[in-house]
Amino acid sequence: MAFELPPLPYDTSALAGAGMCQETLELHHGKHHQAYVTALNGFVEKDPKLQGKSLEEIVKLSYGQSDMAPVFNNAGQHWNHILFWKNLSANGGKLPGKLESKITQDFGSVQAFKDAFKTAATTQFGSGWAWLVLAADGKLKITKTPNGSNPLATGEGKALLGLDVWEHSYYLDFRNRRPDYTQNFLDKLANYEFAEAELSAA
Ligand code: MN3
Repeated sequence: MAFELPPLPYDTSALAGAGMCQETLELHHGKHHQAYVTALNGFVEKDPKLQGKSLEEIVKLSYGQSDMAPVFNNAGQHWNHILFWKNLSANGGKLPGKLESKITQDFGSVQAFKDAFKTAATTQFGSGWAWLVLAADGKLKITKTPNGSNPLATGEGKALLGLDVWEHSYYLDFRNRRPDYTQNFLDKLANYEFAEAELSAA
């Protein structure tokens, strides 16, 4: 069965007031994410060893295999964007109590968490992602990955929040100002309720 582009959990105009305009979401979801899904389906169609595998299985089996780099790039980006849409909210930026306590415990303060996340997002050279993960030792950590890679592939932990720092995710709204895009995500767009639910389910 072919992979499909999941519908956005909100209207394309829903996040405009929180710093992500309708055109960004239309292009990012309808064109960029769709292109990863289409490319991935093309690879699966041609390769029997990918057929019948889940997205997670394809991400893991193609990671680090140079002959499967195009498969990994598209599978990784499909997985990353599925999470990314759930990480955004028109009413974002509000830290629920349980997650706030855990962040304070593991980073020292909410400000220290935001500073670390912003550093990861802004120092990822070129395209990639910044992540809040629950690591195997039970602690929250900030990581970053290049291009389509992610914590599922690297084994760095369970991703609670992922921020797309490819230019296509912020150029219409913030031009070249990735630090402002990241700060806006942390303060206004991040769906911390979703992250807390994922933390509780872990
Ligand atoms: Mn993207």
